[in-house]
Amino acid sequence: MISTNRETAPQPTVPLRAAWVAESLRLAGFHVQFLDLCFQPDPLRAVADAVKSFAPDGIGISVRNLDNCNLLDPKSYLPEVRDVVRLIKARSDARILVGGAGVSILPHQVLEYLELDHAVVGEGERAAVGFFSAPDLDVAGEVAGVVCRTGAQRQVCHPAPIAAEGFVTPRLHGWVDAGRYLAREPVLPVQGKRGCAQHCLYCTYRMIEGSSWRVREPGAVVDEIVETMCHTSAREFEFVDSIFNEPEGYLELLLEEVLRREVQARFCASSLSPKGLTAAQVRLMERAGMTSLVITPESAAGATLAALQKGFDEDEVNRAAELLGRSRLRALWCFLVGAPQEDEETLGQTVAFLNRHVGSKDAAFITTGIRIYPGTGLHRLALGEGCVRPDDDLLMPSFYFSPKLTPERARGLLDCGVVHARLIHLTDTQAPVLGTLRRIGTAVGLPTPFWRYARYATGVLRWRGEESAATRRQ
Ligand code: B12
Ligand code: SF4
Repeated sequence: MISTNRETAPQPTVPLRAAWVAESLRLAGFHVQFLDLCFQPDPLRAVADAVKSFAPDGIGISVRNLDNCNLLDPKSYLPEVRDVVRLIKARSDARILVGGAGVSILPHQVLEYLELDHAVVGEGERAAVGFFSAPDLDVAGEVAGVVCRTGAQRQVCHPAPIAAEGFVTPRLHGWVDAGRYLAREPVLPVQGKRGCAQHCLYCTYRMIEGSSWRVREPGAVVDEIVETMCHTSAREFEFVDSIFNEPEGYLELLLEEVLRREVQARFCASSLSPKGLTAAQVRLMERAGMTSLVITPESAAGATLAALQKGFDEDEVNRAAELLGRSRLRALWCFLVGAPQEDEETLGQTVAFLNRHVGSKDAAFITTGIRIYPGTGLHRLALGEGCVRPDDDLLMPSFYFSPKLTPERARGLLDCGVVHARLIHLTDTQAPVLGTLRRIGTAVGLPTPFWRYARYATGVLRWRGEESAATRRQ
């Protein structure tokens, strides 16, 4: 199993994905070796060495990201994955299966680009076992969730379903050198559920995780955390669920279990929705050891929220802000700038929100433009507005930005209008020096989350001249 992701911005991400699939293969009786390319100085050499020494019969390739989703400085990761694939094909006759979030979004296009024949859409646990157990490639290509390049688009791209009770424990520490990640940020990921039943205009998560919630048994999630604490130095965990506070009731079950088991860890969540957030949930999060969270309203303007089909309005965003503002939880507020209907007035509402609600313990993360993916409402809208061509397969980064504004004007409005220095622009998170600051912060035991030091990091970037072109223009 090869995890190809080498991106370290805005932080390196532990390959939980490939570990989960590797563990399923192990449990099915396969002898599995795991190669994580993230910190390899020479990734192609590492692949060549592993192929030679292990001589695998089958190779799983995990592709997390297609690109960096950065309109201002787009970068596709696929060329480096293609180099890995070419090397493997030159040195091995192993059966190859590619999977991961990026692959699930555009499986046929990825297969064409990588010149591979089989991909998994969605969860890999069962599909990989079925694929590598199949007696021949024809049978392997029929496994649920597997998409073939040849034979045209005969397989429908629905994520392979996994029953709620079908989750295995990923046993991350058995596959990944967690210490290398913990040296860069002392937090490990954990996933409590999969899927999302919402229908936001631009979102791909349904293609990756499915459109219904499948929750793991809270006891099993806590078992995983406790076991990871026994085998690693991790004492903080990040819930990487698509939405932490949905479906209704799950957050309570999970955090009550954390409290019942008296787990001595800290927690954060990578995506909380303002929708339906209650004071009781905020109190429970504090009691269970949550210290920070990422909240994803994407806009504070009603017209933009409606256009994005977020399912909540600006009143709900303000209400969530008041609840979190009164709590001890640090919140990173995420906004997408340039969404449909975005103009100076709607952006002005977001600026007013940032000034009013992003307090000294908080920060805001700004992504300029929205990546367009096939099969989304945003793609249909972009086609209608003529900002993408019908023959564009969207494999390479392609973005929507409201015709009523420009990225430069939006940046100017934000930087002039927001009175505090707690704005983090996606494009500034890619500066190389941030990786060094991260390591120093971890080594000296700076409290997490590291985004709380954004304004100091911005100062360092300015001093070293490493801020993005967009920042320099201001
Ligand atoms: C949480 C998250 C983050 C967190 C990560 C926190 C952490 N501690 O890990 C943060 C906010 C830091 C983050 C950052 C980024 N992210 Co992100 N992130 C996610 C999210 C929501 C979940 C990822 C996750 O951990 N899932 C849990 C694991 C278990 O699931 P999985 O990876 O999908 O793996 C399963 C299957 O894919 C499959 N599988 C995986 N590998 C393999 C291999 C084989 C052989 C097989 C058969 C199957 C298989 O089986 C696995 C188990 O069922 C996804 C969206 C999503 N719903 O997937 C986006 C997502 C992966 N991110 C994305 C992107 C772009 C990024 C950034 C580049 C954004 C940016 N410019 O900053 C960075 C990159 C960071 C990095 N170093 O790689 C994109 C990737 C697609 C794309 N457009 O390229 C996604 C899909 C969101 C989107 N826009 O659609 N992210
Ligand atoms: S709530 Fe989040 S995960 Fe669900 S569809 Fe909307 S953006 Fe996607």
